[in-house]
Amino acid sequence: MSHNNDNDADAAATDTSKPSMDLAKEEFRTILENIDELNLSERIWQLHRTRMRLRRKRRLRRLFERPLTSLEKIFLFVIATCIIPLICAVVVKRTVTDKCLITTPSVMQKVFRPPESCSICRDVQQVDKLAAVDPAIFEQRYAYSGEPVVITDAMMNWTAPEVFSFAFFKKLYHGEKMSSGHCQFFPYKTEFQSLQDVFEISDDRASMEKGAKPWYVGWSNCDDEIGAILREHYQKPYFLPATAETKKTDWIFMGSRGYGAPMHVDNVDHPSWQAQIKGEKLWILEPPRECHYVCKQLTVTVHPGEIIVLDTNRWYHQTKIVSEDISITIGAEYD
Ligand SMILES: O=C(O)CCC(=O)C(=O)O
Repeated sequence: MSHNNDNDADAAATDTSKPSMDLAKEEFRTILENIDELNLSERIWQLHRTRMRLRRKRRLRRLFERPLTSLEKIFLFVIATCIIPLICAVVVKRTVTDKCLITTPSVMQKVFRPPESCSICRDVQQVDKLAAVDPAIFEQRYAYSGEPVVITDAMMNWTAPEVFSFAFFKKLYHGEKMSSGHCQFFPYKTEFQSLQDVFEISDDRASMEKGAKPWYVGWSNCDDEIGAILREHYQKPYFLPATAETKKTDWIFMGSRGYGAPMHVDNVDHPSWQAQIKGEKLWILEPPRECHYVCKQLTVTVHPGEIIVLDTNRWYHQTKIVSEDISITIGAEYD
């Protein structure tokens, strides 16, 4: 084929009747057609790609065949002995306890906390205490506004005040259920490592006899069976909006006079209610840092039979048991 075209080109070249520019163009077109027919450009590309692939492979092989530097050895050792087992442990623990896989460290939560609108606290001079609350009014004024409130008649028909005690929880979490029955545990200032340790204290300490070491703990219940038992003794607080759901995870705080939770802000999804089943608890509420100049600190003591409603994501809060009796509370988030 190319031979014939060469002949054609030669013939055209000898045809002196055509202007030389036309001849040159024709000759160039013929050459291009020949190149096209050879599929040269496609082949060149293929060759180039294969060359690059081989080069990459060779580079990788060289990387793995060469001996590791000391730094690389240390790096691999740390990954194999610390980081991989740590990740596995976190995944297993979180899967078992049905929680998020990764918890943002609290320092990071604080650093990246978006600034609050001071409307949650600007005009709040005190924590209101209300009774016989219409859920519609509660929804309008308090449920999602961030303004803290205490409802004083909130536990009518609940059996929790008669039933909940140190002994009740000890029995509830006894044995098998103990390990899976709670998912978060706050020992606060105590020496306890787990909820199990709490229920092993002496009767004297549990009932806070004179001279016994004080204690205060909090935990969330993630065991469905235990949750169902707890719910036999309380109902969704009557003042919450009909559309609001109270979350499945109950939070229980229990302990003795003088102890409580230190000042902190939470990183949870929703506002919460907390029912004071026994004892008395003082709450100290600080507005978000960015509102310190426009809002004031609030304090309120919650008595047995009262429920405090608080957005613990927005208000910094600290608690202290002020009763001689044991303090027992149960609560949950609501949406
Ligand atoms: O009830 C308490 O003592 C502490 C409660 C608390 O810190 C919370 O609910 O975030």
